[in-house]
Amino acid sequence: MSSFDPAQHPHRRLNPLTGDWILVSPHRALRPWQGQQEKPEPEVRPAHDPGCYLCPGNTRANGLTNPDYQNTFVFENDFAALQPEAPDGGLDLGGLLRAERETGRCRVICFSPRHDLTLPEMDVAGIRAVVDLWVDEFQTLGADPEINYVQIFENKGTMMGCSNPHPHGQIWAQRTVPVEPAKETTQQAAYLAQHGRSLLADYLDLELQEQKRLVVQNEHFVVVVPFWATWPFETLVIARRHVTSIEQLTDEERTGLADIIRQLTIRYDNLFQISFPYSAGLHQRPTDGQEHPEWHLHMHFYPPLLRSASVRKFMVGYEMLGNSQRDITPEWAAEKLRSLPDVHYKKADS
Ligand code: H2U
Ligand code: ZN
Repeated sequence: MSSFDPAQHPHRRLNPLTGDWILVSPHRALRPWQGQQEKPEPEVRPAHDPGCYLCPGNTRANGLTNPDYQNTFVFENDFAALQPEAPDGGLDLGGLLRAERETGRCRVICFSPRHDLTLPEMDVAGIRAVVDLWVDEFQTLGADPEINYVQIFENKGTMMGCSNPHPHGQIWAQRTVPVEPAKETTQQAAYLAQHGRSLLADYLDLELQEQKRLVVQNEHFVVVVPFWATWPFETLVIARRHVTSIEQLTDEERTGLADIIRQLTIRYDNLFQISFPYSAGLHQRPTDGQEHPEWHLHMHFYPPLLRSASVRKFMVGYEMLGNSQRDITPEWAAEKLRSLPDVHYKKADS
């Protein structure tokens, strides 16, 4: 047998951020790539939709009216999954049946007053306003002693369960650290203890040397398809400087984050020439009053699509019972994204 080639032979890869393994089956991707089979008609939306609960001046489900906002707008989710108050106590029936009290707050952020835009169609200044709001929210929510983790995220596209095309994201802030950032805390802390360096700083150095998985970069941020990506076009946005949260970003770095989000999401839209669905979010230090030097600010993008605007990857079967699996390699996906034009297809068309 020939020597091991990760572009050909089935293998498994370690995700050092979570400790999980994923199965890569590159030989299956040798099946012909047909690319985009259908080019769906672009959805035309008005700049202001009188029926949209996020547009300026409109009334939301609870009867409150949105202000006539100019840039961004944040409000308390009217159907919040977490509530600030909950009675003390919980349930522990001998260890196997356990429930714990959980409290927190949920916020909704409108990225723009324009109903017809999405992040890749906004300019850097517009996205920068979103970054500024993320920083404010992280600080105010995080300062509450009852809130130990602030999860900032965006669900985009009906495929991801997003309820409204108006550009918006959410924040869930709570008493405990949720499962994913908790795993990343453990892994990053162990790495720091062993090597005296940030796990992601070392990982970034390797990616910059190898270059194979790079997608886009600017002075302050680098985007890669991580070595351990599970979703076909998953990416990781890594801060070049080792900062533990967005709060530590300089003025220039905040603009750098806005710019890199724009560059990445433009390429995503250009991949299948559609408004590309994903779930994305920031991962940063818990707000539990500790310093968390192990934490290195980053952002995950998890897009569900595989081969076209309608062919998605399902995390089912083996993935539910075993672990995640992918066919196209992260290197192949990175090359594909890197090769796309840096101008949004709608602008290039016009
Ligand atoms: P998603 O599109 O990701 O579901 O986010 C929209 C959120 O907006 C959702 O969590 C909230 C929903 O609870 N919402 C309000 O707070 N008020 C409304 O009038 C409608 C929707
Ligand atoms: Zn709207």
